[in-house]
Amino acid sequence: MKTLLITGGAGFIGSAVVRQLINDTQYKVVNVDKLTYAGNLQSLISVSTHPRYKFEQVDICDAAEVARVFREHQPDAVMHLAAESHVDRSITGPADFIQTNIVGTYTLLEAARAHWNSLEGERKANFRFHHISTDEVYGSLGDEGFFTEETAYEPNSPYSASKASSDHLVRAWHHTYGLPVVTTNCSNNYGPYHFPEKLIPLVILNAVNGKPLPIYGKGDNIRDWLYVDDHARALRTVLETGKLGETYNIGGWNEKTNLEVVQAICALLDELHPQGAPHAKLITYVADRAGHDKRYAIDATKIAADLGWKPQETFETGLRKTVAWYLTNTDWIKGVTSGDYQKWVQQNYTERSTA
Ligand code: NAD
Ligand code: TDX
Repeated sequence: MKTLLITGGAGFIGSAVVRQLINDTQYKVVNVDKLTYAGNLQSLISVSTHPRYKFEQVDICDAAEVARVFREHQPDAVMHLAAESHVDRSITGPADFIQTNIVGTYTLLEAARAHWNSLEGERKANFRFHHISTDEVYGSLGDEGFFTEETAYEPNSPYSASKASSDHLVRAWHHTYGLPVVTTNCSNNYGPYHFPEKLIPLVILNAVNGKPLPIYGKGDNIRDWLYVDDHARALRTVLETGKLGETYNIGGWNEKTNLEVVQAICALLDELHPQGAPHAKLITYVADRAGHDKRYAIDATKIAADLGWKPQETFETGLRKTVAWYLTNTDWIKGVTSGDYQKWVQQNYTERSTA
């Protein structure tokens, strides 16, 4: 049985990856997460007592603790998702982004390299370090064209610059030390368990509560949306079949302006939660994000042609599932909006680890 060390497994995408791997595969999963404000063990209740799941509350910048985790769990592969992920927070406070996304990735790479060097034979040959990154490293597109794996890096925000730095470190550890790496760059994800600071969950919860729906600038910035479980499936595909040293772009072929996204959410809520309809009356234009990238769009041809992955959800089916999820999963939402999820996490984690 292979052991996967997953960093950031208590986050939005990481928890989707962990749930999928526990439910659909025979991997052992070790979730290494510091539990920042974005880490929520309530997203993992369905797998938390599974015999193939283990949680380690560790900061990836802590070299001694990271080394201990590698020593104790002897992983066959690493999926590295831990990061500071919110562009707006990176504008008001970039320090954590430099620390976790750059220094943390460096620390993890060094621990992975030491571990990989200690392996022999097939285990060494089959080891993988899978770095999970974003399409934002490529900068911003005009009206035409797509990001491909050959697009030059032009990160514009402190967040994307820190992710671009981490991509370069991973590339260098492959070329210099031979560490067996694969990197993926994905477009905007959406779906259940998404922290309500990001556009889609924020708009759903504000609309349900009759609060303004803030649209930056004119709402004409374009993002390419992918349902989170499709991303999780793509990550498993790349981990298992991706070619060493390669990068793969992952995207949903789903370009929408922000205004279109917000209007689609409002229309779904008018149908599924008619109290407060029409929800679009809550749309409020606010000051634009500093340095706001105009358009992202991924050309996902390579992962489809080489590895056979394509998304299962359309934006319409995925958004309907997402809105329905936020309307029914009131415990998770109450935990997140009251801040209780952090107390709950501490209490339950402490109880489990001392049991
Ligand atoms: P998230 O913010 O929801 O989760 C990040 C997780 O990392 C949290 O559980 C947090 O506790 C953990 N973490 C943060 N700092 C840590 C540290 N120093 N040590 C250990 N754990 C730490 O993020 P997400 O949206 O799930 O994104 C996951 C990854 O995917 C990130 O690397 C992000 O750059 C990338 N990505 C995200 C998107 C998206 O649309 N959300 C798109 C493409 C790529
Ligand atoms: O209140 C809002 N109003 C608004 O108009 C918020 C929170 C966002 N926006 C706009 C900004 C963006 O154009 O909506 C778009 C999406 O914003 P976010 O949800 O903050 O995502 P984005 O900045 O595009 O980045 C996301 O996708 C790529 C993730 O947060 C990153 O981690 C990922 O790499």
